[in-house]
Amino acid sequence: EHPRDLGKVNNVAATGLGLLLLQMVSCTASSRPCVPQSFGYSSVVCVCNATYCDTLDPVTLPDSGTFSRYESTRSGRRFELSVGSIQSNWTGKGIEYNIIRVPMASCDFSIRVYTYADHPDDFQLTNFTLPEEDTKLKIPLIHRAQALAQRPTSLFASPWTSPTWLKTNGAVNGKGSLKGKPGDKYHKTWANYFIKFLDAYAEHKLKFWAVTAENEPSAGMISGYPFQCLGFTPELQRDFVALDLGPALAQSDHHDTKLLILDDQRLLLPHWAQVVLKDPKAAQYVSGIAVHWYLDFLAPAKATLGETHRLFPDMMLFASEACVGSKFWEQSVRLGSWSRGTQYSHSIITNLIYHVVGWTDWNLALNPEGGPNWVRNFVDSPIIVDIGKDRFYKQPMFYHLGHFSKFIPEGSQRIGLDASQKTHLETVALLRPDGAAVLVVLNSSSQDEPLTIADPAVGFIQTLAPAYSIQTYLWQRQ
Ligand SMILES: *[C@@H]1O[C@H](CO)[C@@H](O)[C@H](O)[C@H]1NC(C)=O
Ligand SMILES: *[C@@H]1O[C@H](CO)[C@@H](O)[C@H](O)[C@H]1NC(C)=O
Ligand SMILES: *[C@@H]1O[C@H](CO)[C@@H](O)[C@H](O)[C@H]1NC(C)=O
Ligand SMILES: *[C@H]1O[C@H](CO)[C@@H](O)[C@H](O)[C@H]1NC(C)=O
Repeated sequence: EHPRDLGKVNNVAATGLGLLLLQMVSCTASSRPCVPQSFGYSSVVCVCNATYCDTLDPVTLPDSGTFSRYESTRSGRRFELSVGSIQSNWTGKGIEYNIIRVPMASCDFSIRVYTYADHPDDFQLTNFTLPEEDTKLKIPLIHRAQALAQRPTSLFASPWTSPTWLKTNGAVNGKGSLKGKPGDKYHKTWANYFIKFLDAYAEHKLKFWAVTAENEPSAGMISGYPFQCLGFTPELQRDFVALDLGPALAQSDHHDTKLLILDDQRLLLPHWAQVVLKDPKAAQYVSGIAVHWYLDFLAPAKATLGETHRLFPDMMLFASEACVGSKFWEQSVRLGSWSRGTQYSHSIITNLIYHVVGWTDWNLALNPEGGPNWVRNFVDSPIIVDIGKDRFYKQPMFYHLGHFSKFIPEGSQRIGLDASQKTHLETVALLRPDGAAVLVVLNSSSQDEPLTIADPAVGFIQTLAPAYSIQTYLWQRQ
């Protein structure tokens, strides 16, 4: 055999899934090549006689992760074999949203209720197992997203309910907490469940940037709460973190996975943070405070986020859930609503200004009803998938998110911005790690708004924020 290295031939082909990028890396000729002869027509014949004829080697399957290509051309190639590697990335670019929240077992947006350890009194979690929701749906989807992503993605996980045999009320929903008290076998088992989850995902090559101690711990303190929850007061969360979850994470293979507290309405700040973080035994394990947006209208950003940052300037603030359409007076899905997009960008700008470092949407995609959701808690989503019509809709919320996620890479820093007293525009400015400046301007009114952007490093930009618009400006500073 005479392998011929044709170098890198940038021939790309997409598969039916549109996900695999094939790149030719080498090319070999078969042992007895064609002896070409032209008779003046468009291509050649291969000449054979009593002692010579071109041959085709038996087909051998290529190594996994590679492919074979056999090619014949008018220019004279006959069954020419090339070998290439199958790449998992693709250069098609989206809005570069890079945070993925993974529910630990079921939540309201599940079609059945389960945890990873439903066998009663399994205190050793011997029967802990990931169901098909994880192995066939979530994990492959995350792998595909990561293969497509241009930048690293950060995963964080949150539980809704513990197994019912660990709970005071024996149910996934309604008012109920862990039995016993922090430091006992109920709490140790529940902490160990987090480790088992991280271990199980690690077996699928997925590593978590963070976990939250509990999704909306205040929900499980409300009697009749309709879907999966587990109640903690700030004092209970403090002691669970100090005695159980913090040490379990620190002593596990996942000691660099960050632990975020609260994961609930910012209305609970700064009180919740004060209770947990004033205990040094708990605080040593905590990297951040996660907030949800649902009661923001009752909780001004300055008095909650601003005050928490003032008290705990080294503690990360992180927005871990938001969606529109969840309130009883709201329509679940409103296809094409601009004001819902504005709600996203208003929240992101406000959060950025008050020291929040990331912002997480709730559902990546939902159906036209705003589900599936086993308690019919239907809401809206930036992407609505209509399977019956074989199409999906990218809503204004998708683009409002993208005005930030696309332009503000991880490692950017918010910078000061002196807005004139006269403008009502909402603005936020950042410096990217590559030194470029980003400015986002939101005008949710019906008036066009002229503005001048002055950057002392480079000069002035005379521009206009049209009525009902969001703009991202990007410029180099040297
Ligand atoms: C048969 O073909 C081979 C390859 O072209 C050539 O080298 C050889 O001389 C040919 N033999 C005869 C008898 O023509
Ligand atoms: C895609 O992956 C290959 C390695 O498999 C890497 O060399 C290349 O830089 C990646 N491309 C992008 C755009 O990330
Ligand atoms: C594990 O599950 C099996 C049946 O599914 C059950 O027989 C066994 O007792 C369980 N083990 C524990 C420790 O709960
Ligand atoms: C957009 O500009 C108008 C006119 O100045 C102002 O009334 C409105 O509050 C602005 N919208 C936002 C979201 O700031």
